[in-house]
Amino acid sequence: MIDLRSDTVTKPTPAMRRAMAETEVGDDVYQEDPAVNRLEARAAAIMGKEAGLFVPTGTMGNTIALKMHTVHGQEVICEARAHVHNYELSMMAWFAGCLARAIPTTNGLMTWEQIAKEIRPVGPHAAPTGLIAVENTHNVAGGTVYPLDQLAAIKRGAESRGLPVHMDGARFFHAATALGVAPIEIAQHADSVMFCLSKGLGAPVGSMLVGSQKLLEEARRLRKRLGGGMRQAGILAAAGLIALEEMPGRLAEDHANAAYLAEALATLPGIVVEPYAGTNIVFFGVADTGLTGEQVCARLLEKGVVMIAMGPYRVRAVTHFDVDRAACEEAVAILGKLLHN
Ligand code: TLP
Repeated sequence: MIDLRSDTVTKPTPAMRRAMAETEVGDDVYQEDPAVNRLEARAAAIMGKEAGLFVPTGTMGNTIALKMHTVHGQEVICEARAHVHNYELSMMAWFAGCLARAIPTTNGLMTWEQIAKEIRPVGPHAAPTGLIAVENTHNVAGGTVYPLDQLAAIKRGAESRGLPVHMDGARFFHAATALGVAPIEIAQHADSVMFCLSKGLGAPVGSMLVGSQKLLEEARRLRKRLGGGMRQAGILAAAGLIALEEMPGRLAEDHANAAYLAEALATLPGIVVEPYAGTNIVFFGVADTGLTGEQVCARLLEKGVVMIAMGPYRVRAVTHFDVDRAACEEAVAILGKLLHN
């Protein structure tokens, strides 16, 4: 199987397996698990924040963040195709009691000017804005990356209006790699950052939420409330530490493979590749093949290639460390053969 569905499908490396077996553990609800404590401290340090929290999933990290920044009845400004708005079962409404004020963009990246127009005036009718949530990289827009000055303008503007900024950085290190900057250069423009250890960095489970000490104390309570107090979670954190320390350095390889896919897929009949954003996600249209996205994916699956249809005629391929260049070449060859038959 050449699995290009998502970078969530990676299996833990032998080093991760060893660390998981050997690590010393304690009860993390009492903050006594050494590996979790190390991981939280390292994540905070790398991002230039005071504190960190290990959470089971990116969805839980975002759910906690949205709740800790807001009160019921507020609005969260986010991009129209944001994960927090479309793929998290309305947790924004269910848990935080907020509505999304969604801004449509062409590339998933909001500008301060667009955001400023959507901040609700104080008055008898409009719900107050509680938070600005940015997604970096933006998944459904094709792995697009916020330019630093665009993020800085959002943070400056938000501060001037007394609003916090949360970053859904599920693929944060892909953004840092694409820009060629240290994580802190990006993270400084958000009050809280969620990033995934299990997306592209290879950990079997886990995401991190980082921010100020005060925010993270509340985040810890909210994690428990959601049932995310994981006890001897050091077994997972041990893999997470390896993901955090060793895996960001190899993401450029995934980006090069995605760039290859974008270029090679564009040569196939009927395939229209969307502008490639420089990270590990490639979207392409299949309408001109006469097949739907589902049909293309079903035929690929029969030949051992897994991609995902996101939209009726839109297919996504995501590169990661379990697919090398040869596997990408094979996937393109298999799709080419299918389309010629
Ligand atoms: N994204 C998954 C699916 O849910 C679509 C994927 O395969 O890409 N933020 C962003 C930007 C994400 O892409 C994801 C996962 C999450 C949050 C949620 O992370 P998990 O799956 O750990 O809850």
